Amino acid sequence: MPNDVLTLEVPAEPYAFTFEPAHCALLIIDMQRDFLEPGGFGDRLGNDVSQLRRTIAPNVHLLAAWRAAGLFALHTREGHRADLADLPPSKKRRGRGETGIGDHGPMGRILVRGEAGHEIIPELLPMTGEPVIDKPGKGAFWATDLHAILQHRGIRQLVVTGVTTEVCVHTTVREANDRGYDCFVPEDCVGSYFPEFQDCGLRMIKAQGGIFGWVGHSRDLLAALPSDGSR
Ligand code: TIU
Repeated sequence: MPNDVLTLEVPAEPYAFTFEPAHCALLIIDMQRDFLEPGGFGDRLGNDVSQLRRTIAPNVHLLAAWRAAGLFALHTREGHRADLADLPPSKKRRGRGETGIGDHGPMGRILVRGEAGHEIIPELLPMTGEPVIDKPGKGAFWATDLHAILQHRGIRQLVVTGVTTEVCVHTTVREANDRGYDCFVPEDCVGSYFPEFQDCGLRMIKAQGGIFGWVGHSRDLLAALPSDGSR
């Protein structure tokens, strides 16, 4: 069978990523006010939200170039129904802070759909044609229609960015891996509240010959991106 699909080699670890733009989607995980701004879920768990904010500019650049190249992008949001019927009691109990999921905070009810804190940060607002996946868990595949949407578009590869590296990014990369997707994670576009988890989380992805995927840098992906939509 002739292979007329454009492929591009992107420097990465543990070895170059063979990027197929026509079959690759950008999946931006949970760049929500609840994780990146004071008063949200991340903050209420006792985390330093400023640790995550360095990922905003690289994601903005990557998303702009992705759109300019005419490629497919999706966004995810972690959150729950207003009646919290989809919130596992175990998840509600954990954290043990004064306020938890569903409680009132400065950006509305914490991690509840429709509230201000649940929204994607203004810098990365989705555009028409970019599906937003609302997920009740850490992984973007569980209890969502993400896999079906990707299958219908012929997507085989994912560039996974967003927050946090060792929680929702990792869970999603693992879920994607088991469903047959190749994942490329640009290290500058993912962030953790904990520097040691950032380091460890990235090393775990690329260890053992790329057990979960590839780790690289957005500048190398940007350099490879077709600029005229000629994928
Ligand atoms: N707490 C933490 O690091 N992350 C989450 O709860 N969700 C995501 O990673 N999105």
